[in-house]
Amino acid sequence: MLTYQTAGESHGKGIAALVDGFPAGVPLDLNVVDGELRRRQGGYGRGGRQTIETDAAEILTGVLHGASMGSPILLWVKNRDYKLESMPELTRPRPGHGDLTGSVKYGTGIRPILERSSARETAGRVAAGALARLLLRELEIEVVGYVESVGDVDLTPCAETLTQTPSEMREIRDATQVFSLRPDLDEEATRAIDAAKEAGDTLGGVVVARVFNVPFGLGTHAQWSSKLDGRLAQAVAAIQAFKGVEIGDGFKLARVPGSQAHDEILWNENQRDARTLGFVRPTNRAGGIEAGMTNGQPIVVRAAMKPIPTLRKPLRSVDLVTKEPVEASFERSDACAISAASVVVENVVAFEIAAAIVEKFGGDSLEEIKARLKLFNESVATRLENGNWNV
Ligand code: EPS
Repeated sequence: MLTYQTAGESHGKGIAALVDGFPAGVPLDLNVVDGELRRRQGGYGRGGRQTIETDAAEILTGVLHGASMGSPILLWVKNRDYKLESMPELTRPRPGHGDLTGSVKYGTGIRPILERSSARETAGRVAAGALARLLLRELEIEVVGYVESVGDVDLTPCAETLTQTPSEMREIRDATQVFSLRPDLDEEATRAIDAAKEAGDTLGGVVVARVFNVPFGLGTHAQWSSKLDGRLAQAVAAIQAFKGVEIGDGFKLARVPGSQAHDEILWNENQRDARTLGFVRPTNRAGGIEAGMTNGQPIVVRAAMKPIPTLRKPLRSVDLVTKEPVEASFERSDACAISAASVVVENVVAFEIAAAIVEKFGGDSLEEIKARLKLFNESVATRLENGNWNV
């Protein structure tokens, strides 16, 4: 089983990610991991912390001669802003953060809760996800994440953009300041962020991750906890400040009749060798997943991030010591972190796909995974050829 855990505090010595069950023989190009870490620090509207940090990952274990060994991999992202011991205790919980709930639950005061629940921890998730992408890369699976709205600025990509290759989409996205696929609306989005910042406020938004060239049959219908849509939802809903996740057309499907909600199955002889194995769909409303299993179509995950709760113009709160009405505490904040969040979503989604690959095709080595993927496709092709489905 491919899994990961993180450790570390926002102003502690650093953030660690322990990746367990990573197959042997995957070339580990740290530039890819560092590239994603640097992207996570970027995007319009980021706060002061990102001018202090230059995130890069060190691999402390599990690598030999530039490739994974099949043993646990410990990634370490050092914090330059290490000052945990000298950070002041806080008594004015910020609504929307874990300040109140965590300090009541753990009896620790706000500081320890804030330090661990900070989105700084997503550096560890991105490092683990980017590592998983090195495995996906070997199987030609690609993930692209982008911002679909900033506050109420709609950045839905044009249909034509979505027919482009993943690298063309990345090129469009990386030329924008908010990491969207709408360069024509980039200025409108940055203006909205500027306006929120000026008002001492913050903005959330919507992000999308698309996974291309996904093999048929990842995940399972057989047990709720192994359904791939459920796992993706867990991974994404667990990102700081995320409040909603949908797969494919998600909530939209609740408002249309069944005749307009599904993806009809057609046969295309010429696409037998594609990931769809010849079963073509004119639409992809299901977002590539039916009954918890991939159907060879691109996976589409969409998620909603609330505005960051740390506000320069703070909300009302109560002092934990005096119980007097006060303004919530403020140290520093990001006016908008939706661009960074799109990088986090992209990488946690990548991790779940890699985990599902390891589960379906065997986990010991890249060579074994490749051979089993080939075997699976060949056995489906044989069944299609001779029509033998054991019926
Ligand atoms: C973040 C680092 C944090 C915050 C932000 C995200 O650094 P600091 O607390 O030193 O400013 O800037 O976290 C939040 C606003 C939050 O709500 O968690 C990062 O590296 O992503």
